[in-house]
Amino acid sequence: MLGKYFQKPGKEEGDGAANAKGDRVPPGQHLAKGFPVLTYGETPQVSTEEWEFRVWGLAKSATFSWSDFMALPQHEFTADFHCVTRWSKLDVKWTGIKVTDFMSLIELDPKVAHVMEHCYGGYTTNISVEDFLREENFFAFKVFGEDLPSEHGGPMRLVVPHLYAWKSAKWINGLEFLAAEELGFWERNGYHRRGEPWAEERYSNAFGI
Ligand SMILES: Nc1nc2c(c(=O)[nH]1)N[C@H]1C(S)=C(S)[C@@H](COP(=O)(O)O)O[C@H]1N2
Ligand SMILES: [Mo]
Repeated sequence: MLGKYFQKPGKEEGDGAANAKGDRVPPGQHLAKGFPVLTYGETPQVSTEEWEFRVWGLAKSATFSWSDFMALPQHEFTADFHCVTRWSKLDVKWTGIKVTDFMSLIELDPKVAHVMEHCYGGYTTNISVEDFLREENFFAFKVFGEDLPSEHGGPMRLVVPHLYAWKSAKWINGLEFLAAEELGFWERNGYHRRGEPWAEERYSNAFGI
């Protein structure tokens, strides 16, 4: 059942297109047409009124509303997006809130080394604190100037540009702070723990690929 997520899709634009911006396209990736949607399972429908965001684990537990997030500084971000199924989309224009700005509100236990991202719908993905607390990571609520559509993770998703896009949790609704690494949904199902696209960290060795 998970098989289709591991397949290499056909090339949509040839190598020529990839070469033109070759220095931006990680090895083994090709440029996608449009902005594909990659979701495992159902698409949650969550209004901003009901949207709630929790932090727990090795941090002071807290709950945030949509308006709590909207009170934080908002920025425009342009970032390339790399899916492990081998498509990339360059120059995605997002509007969002820096992870570092949000995290300035959180009291962390000094033992925290890992973070589990939680989502409406039950998806999870793990990330180290170093990879999470980077200036270029953000919570996005608009893409190309429009409210983030639900299929792309609206009303709010995480965007972590330097890792494969499965770390960019759609419909994010919580962060669990951990001392030791735990694996999220795809990581338990054979994806790499970290997922750095320039090093092609696609699958875990345990998966046998
Ligand atoms: N909650 C949730 N987040 C998710 C996923 C998912 O299935 N559920 N898929 C991931 C994967 S594999 C990719 S490539 C990107 C795709 O984002 P997009 O559908 O906006 O292109 O979302 C990531 N975040
Ligand atoms: Mo993906």
